[in-house]
Amino acid sequence: MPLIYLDNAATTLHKPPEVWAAMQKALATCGGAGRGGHEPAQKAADALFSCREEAANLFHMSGSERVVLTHNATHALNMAIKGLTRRGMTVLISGYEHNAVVRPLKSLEYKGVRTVTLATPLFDTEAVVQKFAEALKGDVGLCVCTHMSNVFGFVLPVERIAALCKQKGIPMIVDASQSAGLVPIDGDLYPYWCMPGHKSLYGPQGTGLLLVPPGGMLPPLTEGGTGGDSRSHIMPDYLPDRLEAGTHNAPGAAGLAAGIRFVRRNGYDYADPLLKKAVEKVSEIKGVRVYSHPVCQKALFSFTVEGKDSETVATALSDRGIAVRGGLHCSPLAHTTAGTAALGTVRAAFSYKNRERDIDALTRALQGIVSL
Ligand code: ALA
Repeated sequence: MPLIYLDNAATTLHKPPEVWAAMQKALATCGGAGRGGHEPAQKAADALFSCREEAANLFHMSGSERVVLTHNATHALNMAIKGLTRRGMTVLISGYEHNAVVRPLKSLEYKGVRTVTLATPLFDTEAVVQKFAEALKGDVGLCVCTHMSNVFGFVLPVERIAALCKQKGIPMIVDASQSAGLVPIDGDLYPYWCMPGHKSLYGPQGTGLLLVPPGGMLPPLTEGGTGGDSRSHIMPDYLPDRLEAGTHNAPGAAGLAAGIRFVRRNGYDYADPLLKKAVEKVSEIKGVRVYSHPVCQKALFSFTVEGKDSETVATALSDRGIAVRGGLHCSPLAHTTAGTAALGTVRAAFSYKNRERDIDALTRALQGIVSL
């Protein structure tokens, strides 16, 4: 039974062949970037440079030195959150944040950092803007907002929130974990953007990006060797070196560069028709509730089956050869906000590899599970 993979919001399983090829080549040829003038060191430096350039192109950035290579989105978010918070600060977050935002903020409570959650109805973009606008009238030090909910595919109006933050000079962080590669991103816009390489950018796991806005800077989260300025006991004050201590993941960067090149070449038009068809078909099944919106949703959706726990449904689908994710998706806050925390939801998410027949298979399997 061939596996139908619909867990692309967790990580995309099927990477374009050029990603494999680029990583294999890098593994065979790359030394330590910036750690020598020899050819292997130069090849690694080229791999990193090319990854930054590809990202700067996709995200319309005027300088690729502001593309910081991280281990994943969580690493980037920790860097940005811990770098921008100050003792006693109030931080606003949306009601749809992942634990990658909630937990770092929670860990800062010992410094008096206070998190205020702005819960709003699912798929209500105006309510999000209104809540942030209202809350920003108070004494706020930082805003963090996800670009796209990993549970519901809800695309939040981060550009409008960024405009409000900019007006008040309050820094902003966007968690672009689900949107990078699926929704346009302007890396020169006001916020710090954090994203993984391994989801819709089609890079390997262990890669991520932090896009620093023009004029932005952060303190390092980790200190160590950077290749240059070796006599200094402190980290360099320039990007990207300031935020990249230790030997780089050059094969990862090479794979991510190839993945981003693939996205730049092919776009992401595959996502909308697949989502539309899936929502239509699954909504027709009696006893299944689909969480959907015709406009502010991308590439993934959640559903519940009457009387059944989401993990049980996900396991039953897995037994039928369909990979989805049930439960709380490391985002209990999003589930609480949307009212789905008790039983969780089942989530299906698409990549460029999915076809309509995968949705037909999901629908058939679900019909079988519901009728049990
Ligand atoms: N955050 C990832 C997910 O949504 C892992 O599944």
